Amino acid sequence: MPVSSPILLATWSFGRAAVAAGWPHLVRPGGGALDAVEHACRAVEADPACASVGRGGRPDAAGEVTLDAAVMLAPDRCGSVCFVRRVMHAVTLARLVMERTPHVMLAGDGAERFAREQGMAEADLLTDAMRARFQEWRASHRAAGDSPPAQDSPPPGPAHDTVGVLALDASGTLAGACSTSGLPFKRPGRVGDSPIIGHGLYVDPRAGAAVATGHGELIMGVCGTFLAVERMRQGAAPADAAADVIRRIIESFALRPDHQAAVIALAPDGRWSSAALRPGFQAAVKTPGTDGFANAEEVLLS
Ligand code: SD4
Repeated sequence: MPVSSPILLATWSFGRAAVAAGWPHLVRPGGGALDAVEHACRAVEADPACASVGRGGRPDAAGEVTLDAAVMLAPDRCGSVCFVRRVMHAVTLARLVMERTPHVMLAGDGAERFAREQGMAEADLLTDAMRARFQEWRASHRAAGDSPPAQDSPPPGPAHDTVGVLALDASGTLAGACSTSGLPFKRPGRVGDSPIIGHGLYVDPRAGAAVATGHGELIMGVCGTFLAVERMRQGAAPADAAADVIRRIIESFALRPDHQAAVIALAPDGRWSSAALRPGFQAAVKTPGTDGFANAEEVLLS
């Protein structure tokens, strides 16, 4: 007997494709919240036109695409991978870390070795289009005499973000997942908030779930999603919990005009909301009765 009305939420405009791919897994017999968030992320990871997730993501300053991803059901059921260079579905690898190892996080070569052991196919993540973009970017930095040519901030534009997905299924199970290629043209070796539990993603069935997107260093400095879930544990509504994270970022950092961060928070009873540092963030939302986008409920800076 269902105890909850199912809901699936995902970050940014590509969130629409994500929730469309995840929904059948949320509502099918034998499926549920974990399958839904994984398949939602996989759809974006497989889209070569998405320049910030999976295959087709922008490379780092050395020309290599590196992926970070996480999944979480509860403090004792989470998994993540970072600095993955030869696996398209980093979210599935994160799920396998959760389900088939005693660990939470695998990085780089070790994560890729584990992927091979698990029979995951190797993938070339750098598309021809992105190789051309990288060469243009590197040429423009060389011409400007920049050294080292690594960028610590996303360039302006709509396609620089993490796919972050939260789900509540009919049995009342909460799950979250996220996947990203991180900041474009980042310093090689840089890892952001997304694969770090409590930073880019946190889920506690007793308190709620939260996922973050935007400039990872801002989110990491305040343990953004852990903070949101702790605020819900203390009784805050999802809207206040998400906005409190953004307020904490504003209090804690000397912000640049290009900085952006956003958080989606989902309570165990299905109430949800999102907040963003600056305009532009939207969440895709799918329920049995709705299928569309919602702008952040609170945007704290212009
Ligand atoms: C990160 N939050 O690695 C992620 C993705 C991102 O703009 O760069 N979003 O920081």
